[in-house]
Amino acid sequence: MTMTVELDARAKEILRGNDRGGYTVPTHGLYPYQWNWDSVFSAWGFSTFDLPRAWVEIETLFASQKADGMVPHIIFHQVDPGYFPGPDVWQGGGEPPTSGISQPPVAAILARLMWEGDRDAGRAAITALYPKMVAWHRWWMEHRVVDGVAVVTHPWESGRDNCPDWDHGMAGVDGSNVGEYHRRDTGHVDADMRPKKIDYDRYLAIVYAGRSMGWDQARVLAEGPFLMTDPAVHFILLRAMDDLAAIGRDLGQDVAEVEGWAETLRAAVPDMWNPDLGAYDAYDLKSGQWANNLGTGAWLSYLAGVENAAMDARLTKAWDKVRYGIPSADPEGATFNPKRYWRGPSWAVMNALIALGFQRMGHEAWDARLRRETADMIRIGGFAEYHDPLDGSPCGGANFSWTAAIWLTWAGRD
Ligand code: 9WN
Repeated sequence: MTMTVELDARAKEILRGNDRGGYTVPTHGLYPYQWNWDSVFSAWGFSTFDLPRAWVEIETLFASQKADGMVPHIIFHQVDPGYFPGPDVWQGGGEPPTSGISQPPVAAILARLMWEGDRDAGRAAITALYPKMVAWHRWWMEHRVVDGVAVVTHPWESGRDNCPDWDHGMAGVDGSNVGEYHRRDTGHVDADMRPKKIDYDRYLAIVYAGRSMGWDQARVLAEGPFLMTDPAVHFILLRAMDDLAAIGRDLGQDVAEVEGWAETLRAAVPDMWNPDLGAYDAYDLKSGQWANNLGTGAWLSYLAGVENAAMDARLTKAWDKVRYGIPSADPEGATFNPKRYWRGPSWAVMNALIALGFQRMGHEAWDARLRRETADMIRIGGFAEYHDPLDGSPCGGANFSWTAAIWLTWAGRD
């Protein structure tokens, strides 16, 4: 096992090494562009040793905000053949070009932590960022909230690509007409750790549909081939609303609109409860079915200050089945796979977000346990993209920015 000081140094080296000048790539090779939520986690990591660089990361991300307020999920700063689908496939517009969907809105959550850590250093950045974050949250309310519940129009928008939450919605997407294409991810990492070809066919079909609508987001919502509620994004968005309102109040802004959005989202929380599952669950709006999956969404409820005693025992039972952090799918689920991406592995970055929830709700013992398990997993498997929750072994890409960031901000701290 590697010592904490060595890991601290290595984590900083990874962030510096993945810095492309104003933005950070998730990892060299596999992901050569700026990804939305990865970037915000990287900023949080940078904030532990280079606060000005941390704020620049978020500024660069918001520099690609669209006129309608959306902050895209990928920004293609420099064309790189190592990743598919690239800007030519997405056709999301912009200079630099972008994708046509968004990603979980963690910016306000982590920007608030950075701002409260050093108000003098962050004042100019947060003042400029605040109206941009309000505009992004407004975009979510207008284009990705249905009857008060947050939805995603592509599994990639959730950031949890192939998790079992999306199985029903994906079954309804016709991926048979996407033609030949050449995936690059499986040239970088073991194919058994990645989504399958049938998933990629459907991911592309959804992209082609959005592209054919010119990424008109009202149409993407109404006519796109995939539409599922996402409790994980809902709880992230709700928490981000609370944090954005807190930032706004600090800055002397009128936060009534933001508080109203939080109210709307909070009032809809009971609608995400699947009584048969005994937990908050994703729902396929196309076929009218619950996902019936004890997944990350349930775990993220605490982040938004939501607690449900009926769910606690069910969650801890699932957690007890593994050794290293929160599994991304129920270990007792029929399709649990400890190495295949979002279908079982433990993600340091999700563990950190879930722990912010435990901290909010005063679950100190859970927070301590999750931090210890995440730290052990990183000591065993290094700064991998994600880890096998049974033995801590590394999975996916190596030298990953967000795992390094989580080490510096939370897992590696005493
Ligand atoms: C598609 C960069 C991103 C993460 C996502 C993760 C994965 C992309 C992919 O990598 O998604 O956006 O090609 O697999 O699922 O959460 O932001 O690290």
